[in-house]
Amino acid sequence: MKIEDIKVIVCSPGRNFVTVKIVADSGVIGVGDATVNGREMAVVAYLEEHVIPCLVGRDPQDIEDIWQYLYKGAYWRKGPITMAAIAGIDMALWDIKGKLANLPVYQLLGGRSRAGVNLYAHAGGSDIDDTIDKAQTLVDQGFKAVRLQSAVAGLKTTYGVVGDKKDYYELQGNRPLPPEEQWCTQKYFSMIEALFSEARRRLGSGVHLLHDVHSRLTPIESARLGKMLEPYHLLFLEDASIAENQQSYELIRQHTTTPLAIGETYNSIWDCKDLIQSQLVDYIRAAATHAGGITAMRRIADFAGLYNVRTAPHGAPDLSPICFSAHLHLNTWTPNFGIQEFVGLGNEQIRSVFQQDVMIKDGMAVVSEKPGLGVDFNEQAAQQYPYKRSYLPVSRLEDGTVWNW
Ligand code: GCO
Ligand code: MG
Repeated sequence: MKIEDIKVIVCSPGRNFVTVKIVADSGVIGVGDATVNGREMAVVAYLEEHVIPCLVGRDPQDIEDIWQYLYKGAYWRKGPITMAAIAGIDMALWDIKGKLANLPVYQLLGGRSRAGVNLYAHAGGSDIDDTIDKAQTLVDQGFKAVRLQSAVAGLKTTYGVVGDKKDYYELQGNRPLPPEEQWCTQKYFSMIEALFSEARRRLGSGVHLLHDVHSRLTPIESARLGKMLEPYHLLFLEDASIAENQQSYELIRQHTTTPLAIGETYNSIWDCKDLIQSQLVDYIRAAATHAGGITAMRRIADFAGLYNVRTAPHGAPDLSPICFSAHLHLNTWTPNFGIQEFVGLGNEQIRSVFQQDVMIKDGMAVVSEKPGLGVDFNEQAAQQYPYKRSYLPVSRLEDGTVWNW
């Protein structure tokens, strides 16, 4: 069997997605997600110029050899662009393998560990009350776990919160230059404990609560936050600090029993090796699209399992439904799976481009039983929504210093 053609399609049905489509000579088609938010065209160039010419004519069944060829064979390893390109190819090859075997991908991975995949939904509000009202609505819909993000008084914008009361913060594919946002740790600390104490008072102890710091704090500030939030027993505190220096999590860990999660920007097992091995985190949030596909995620999950670290894949709206579906297959199999981030199945345009076979009920997703990944990519529909340059925001402290967004 041979790979006949590989295409990269960029579309913007509300936001940009980079989709890899592989056609095998038997006519079987596989699709993968290679989206890097705000850097989409760099992945397209990497694939078109440097990857696709090497793959046409190869056997699409040789997933492992192709993965190693693209990773080791490039000499230049890792990095978000390289690993997203590998991921897009890898997912499409698993999709093809499933279709050839007439099995859903989770069966190829080893079969089920669970009936369904627990999800956490997002509640982001303009103040504490609004955030908890939104969380209550999600609980009423059946979600058992909710991430709380509230606007910080005195700052123009806050991560995770509805921007100017317009669209959901991530769904805007219309930022031709990076907008600038502000950060002030002191103002954040004046709000954050009240958010969780009020949430526990109103929502009770039966719902799992989560929070994303989005790397705004230093390690010692994260330690303080973790301690402060202990009485409200979060499922996890996400991205408390940047862990380019993985050792910095030792400091946070020494001070708090609040469970820690990290990893949405990680590109390989090497980025999280020390954190996992030293048991400095409880959840690893790597995504198939950014960490090298299903082949790589499987290795991260197994490695994490040795150290009681569970997986909690990134599920923001900038990961396409193909990635969400890949995660559902992985999560259905992964023995040490924890929870999946979930922001809905996208707007009508997204759903017209990516026809996904999934059932969501009572805060749980049930994976597709269709052969492969279970997503039909409608290329004609995608053509109606051409790429639009769109950046993530940049963050500054109140004195103008560039800070972590
Ligand atoms: C999350 C993430 C996202 C990222 C986004 C960047 O936890 O879902 O932090 O909100 O900011 O995916 O592209
Ligand atoms: Mg996050």
